[in-house]
Amino acid sequence: MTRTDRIAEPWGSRTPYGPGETWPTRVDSYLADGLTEADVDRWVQSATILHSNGDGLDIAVKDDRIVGVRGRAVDRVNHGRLGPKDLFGWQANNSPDRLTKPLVRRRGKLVETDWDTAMDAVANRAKELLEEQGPRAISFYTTGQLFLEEYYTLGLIAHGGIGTNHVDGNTRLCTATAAAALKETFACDGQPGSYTDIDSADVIALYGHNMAETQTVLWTRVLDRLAGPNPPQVICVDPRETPVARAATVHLAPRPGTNVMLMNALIHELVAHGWIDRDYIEAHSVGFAELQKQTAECTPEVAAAVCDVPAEQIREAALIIGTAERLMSSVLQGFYQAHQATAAAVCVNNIHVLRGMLGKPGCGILQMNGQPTAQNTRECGADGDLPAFRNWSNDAHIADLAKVWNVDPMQIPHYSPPTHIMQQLRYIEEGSIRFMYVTATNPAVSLPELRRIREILSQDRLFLVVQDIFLSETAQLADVVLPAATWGEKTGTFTNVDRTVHLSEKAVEPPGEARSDLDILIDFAHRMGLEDKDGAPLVKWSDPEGAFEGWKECSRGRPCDYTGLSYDKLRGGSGIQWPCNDEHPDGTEHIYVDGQFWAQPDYCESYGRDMVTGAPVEKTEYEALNPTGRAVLKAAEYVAPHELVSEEYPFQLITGRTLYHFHTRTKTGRAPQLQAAAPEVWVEMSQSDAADRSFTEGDLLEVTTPRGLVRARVRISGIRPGVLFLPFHYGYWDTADGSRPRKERDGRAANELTLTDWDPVSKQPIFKTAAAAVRRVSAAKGQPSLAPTTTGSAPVTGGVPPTTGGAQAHAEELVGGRR
Ligand SMILES: Nc1nc2c(c(=O)[nH]1)N[C@H]1C(S)=C(S)[C@@H](COP(=O)(O)OP(=O)(O)OC[C@H]3O[C@@H](n4cnc5c(=O)[nH]c(N)nc54)[C@H](O)[C@@H]3O)O[C@H]1N2
Ligand SMILES: Nc1nc2c(c(=O)[nH]1)N[C@H]1C(S)=C(S)[C@@H](COP(=O)(O)OP(=O)(O)OC[C@H]3O[C@@H](n4cnc5c(=O)[nH]c(N)nc54)[C@H](O)[C@@H]3O)O[C@H]1N2
Ligand SMILES: [Mo]
Repeated sequence: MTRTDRIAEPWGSRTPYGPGETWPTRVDSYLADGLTEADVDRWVQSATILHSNGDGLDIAVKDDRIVGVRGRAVDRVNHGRLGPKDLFGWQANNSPDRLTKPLVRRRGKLVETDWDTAMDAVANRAKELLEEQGPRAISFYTTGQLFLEEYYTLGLIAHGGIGTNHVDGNTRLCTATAAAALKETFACDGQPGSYTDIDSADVIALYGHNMAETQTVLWTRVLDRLAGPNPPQVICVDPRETPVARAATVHLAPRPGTNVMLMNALIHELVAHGWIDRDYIEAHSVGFAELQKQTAECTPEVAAAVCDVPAEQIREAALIIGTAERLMSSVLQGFYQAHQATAAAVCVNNIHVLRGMLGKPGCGILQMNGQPTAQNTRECGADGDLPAFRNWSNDAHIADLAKVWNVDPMQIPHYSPPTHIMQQLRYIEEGSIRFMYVTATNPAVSLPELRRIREILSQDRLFLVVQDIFLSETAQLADVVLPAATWGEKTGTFTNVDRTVHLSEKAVEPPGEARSDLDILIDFAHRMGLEDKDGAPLVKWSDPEGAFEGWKECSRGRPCDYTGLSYDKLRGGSGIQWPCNDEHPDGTEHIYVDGQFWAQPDYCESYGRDMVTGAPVEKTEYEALNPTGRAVLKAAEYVAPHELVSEEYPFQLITGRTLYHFHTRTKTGRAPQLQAAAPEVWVEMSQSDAADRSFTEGDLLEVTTPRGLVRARVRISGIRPGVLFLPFHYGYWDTADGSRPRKERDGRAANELTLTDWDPVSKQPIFKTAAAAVRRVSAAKGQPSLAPTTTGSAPVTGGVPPTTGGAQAHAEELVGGRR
C-alpha cells in the first residue's frame, strides 16, 4: 500500500504491461478526516460520475454520511483505479449549501416553499400553456448526468405524454457529434470500440481529445502500456501541448478549426500509398469512389498551408496510422465543438473502414462521450431522439414505440427532427416556447454568448423550472427551483462510452427535503394527468427498478438491447457491455464484427444528413445508396472557420477543461483539494506571442471578442502561437468563499466570449473557435498565474511553483489489490 499526493500525481504510479496482457489491478481509495477502512460502516456499489469513463467504485458510508470512495478491482473499466475528481469530488454531496427545499419566485425573489406548492405551480403553468398554445409552448432541457431510468421517464413524459418535439440535453454541447458521426457512417449510434482495445493496440490516435485530463483513468491505461514492453505509438492532434501531446510519437498541432483539411490529407495519404483494405472496402462499405475524389487534391502540402502543420509531420502520422496492425482512435471536443464537427469526426470513422479496423481486438473507434451518462441521454431519447435508437423518420419505428408506450402513434411527435437547444433558445427569444424545464445542467454558464443567454432565460414570459442540487447561476434565474438528490443518494444505472452498464446504488439519504430526479419527474407526470390510450397512468413505474424493467422492454431487439441485464445481475461484479440479451448473456465486447452493421434501411436509426447543409437524407435516397446496410464512407470539403482573425481580433480563442474541475464547478469547486489545485481562471498564450507583447507569466490580461470580456492572469504555455485557451469552468457564482455571488457577472466565464453558431449536421455549438483580442490590465509583479502545472497549462517559463495537494490530497494505492 502506498500513499500518493493525487493532486501532484493525477495518474498515480505505473503498473506496466505488454500487448495482449491483462491490465494489472491497482485499488485506489480515499477516506476523509484520517478515517481508515475499519471505521467504515458499509460500502455501497456505484461508478464514477464526473466524466464519461464509468470507473467502478464503492462509496464508503459512516454514520449515514459519505466519507470516501474506493475503486472496484473487479470492474473491467478501471481495474480499481480512480482519478482525482473521483477521489475528492464526492465531498460536494455533503456541502452545507445544498438545496434542501423547493423555491418559488414571489415578488421577484426566490423563497422557500413546500413540494405541493412548487409542483402545482409547475404543473398548472404547463397545463395552462398546453391549453392555450399546445405542446409547442413546452420544452425540456436535460443533461448527461442523470440516470438511465430518469431519462427514459423524461423522454416518455415529453414525447409520449405532452407530445412536444422541443426536447434536448446538454449532450448537444457535448457529444451530439459523437452520435451524429456514428449515424453518418454506421446509420446508428453505439460505440464500435471497447476500452480493452488499449490493451492490444499498436497505434492509439487521439483527435482533439485531451484524454490525460478528461479521462484520467483511461489515460492511466495508456501510460501503463507506454511504460511496458512493445509500447503503442501515440498520435495526438491538438493545438496545445497537453500531457497527451507530450507522450505522443507525433503531435500535430493544427490551427483551430482546420481538422477536416488535416483529416482529408491523412486519408489522401492512406489511399495514395495503398494503406487500405480493398477487400473490406468492397465487401462492407459504400462511397469509396466519392471519398477518393474528394481527398484527391488534399496532399500534405495543401493541408500544411491551411493547418500550419509541417507536411513531413502529416506524412509521418499517415505512415504510422497506415501501417498500424491494430489501430485504436478516440475523438472528442477539439473535433466536436467546431464548425465542421461531424465532417471531421466522420473522417476518423472513414480511416477505420478504409483499413478494415473494426470489430476486432485493438481496433476500436471511440467517438467519445464526455459526461457520465450522456450515452443514456441519447439511448433513452432525452436528447430529442427516439428511445433505443428508433428512427424518427421511419413510421414502423414510431408505431412500434407507440405500442411499447400504449399511446396513439400520432401522439409521438415525428413531423420534423427534434428541436436542438440553440433553436429552442431562438423560440424562447421569439416567444413561442413559454415553459422550459431544466434538469441537471447550468446553461447560464455552459452555453455560448452568455449575455444573450441571461437575457433569454430571464424573460418574464418564460416560465423557467430548474431542478438542481445547488442554487446555480441558472437556478437563480428560475421561477421554480426543485431540490434534487444526486449520485449516492438515489439508485439507477448508467452506461459509459464503451457500452458498459453500471448500477449505482443509493448510499445515504439526500439532504433536507431533496428528492430524486425520478421521483420528481413521476410526480410531475401524475400532476399533469398524463395517461396512455386506455386511460391508465402513462408512467407505469414508481421506482428505479420499475423504470429499468420498462426500458428493457423498450430496448428489446434494438442495437442497445438491455433485456439480458437486471439490477441483480449488475450487483457484485463488473459493469456489463450492451447488447446483453439471450444471444449475448454476458454482454458484448465488440460490435460490428465481420463487417456486420445495424445500417439496414428498415432497422437503422438514421438515414444520415447532408454534410454541408445538415438536411436529413430521405428514406428512398438512403435505400438507393445503401440497400444492404453497409458502412457509409462520407466525404466533405474543408470550409474555413466562420469567425476569422482580423487586425482588431488577431487571436484564435479556444476553450476547454482542466484536469481538476468539472464544468461549471458546482461540485469540484466545493471539493477543497480540487478547488485549491485550480482556484481561478487563467488564459494560456504561447511564449512567442507573449514575448511580442512583452507579457510575462502572471500578467493580468483582458481577453475580448465582439461579445464580451474575460479578465484572467496569463499562463505562458506550450499552446501554438496565435491561439489563446481559456478554461470554461468559472461562472460568476463563487463557490470558494462560501457560495456568495460575485458583484459583477461578467469577466470570468469563457462563454461571455463564445459565439452563437453550430455544426450544421450535429447542431453542436462551436466553443473552440472565435477571434479574440488581448490587452494587459496590470503587470504580474512576480506572481505567476494559479493555473495547474501538471496539465496542458504547464508553464514553459521558470519560477512557477508546481501544483501539489499536500497531506489532504494523499490517497492510497494498492497494486495488485483484489478487493
Ligand atoms: N477534468 C475534467 N474531465 C472531464 C470534464 C471536465 O469538465 N473536467 N468533462 C467531461 C466532459 S462532459 C467532456 S465533453 C470531456 C471533454 O474532454 P476533451 O474533449 O478532452 O476536453 P476539452 O478540453 O474540451 O478539449 C480537448 C482539446 O481540444 C483541443 N482543441 C481545441 N480546438 C481544437 C481544434 O480546432 N482542433 C483540435 N484537433 N483540437 C482542438 C484543446 O486544446 C483541448 O486540449 O471531458 C469529460 N471529462
Ligand atoms: N466554452 C465552453 N463551453 C462549454 C464547453 C467547452 O468546452 N467550452 N463544453 C460543453 C460541454 S462538453 C458540456 S458537457 C457542458 C456542461 O455544462 P453544464 O451541464 O451546464 O455543467 P455542469 O456544471 O455539469 O452542470 C450540471 C448541473 O447539474 C447539477 N447536478 C449535478 N448532479 C445532479 C443531479 O443528480 N440532479 C440534478 N437535478 N442536478 C444535478 C449541478 O449542480 C450543476 O448545476 O458545457 C458545455 N460548455
Ligand atoms: Mo461534455
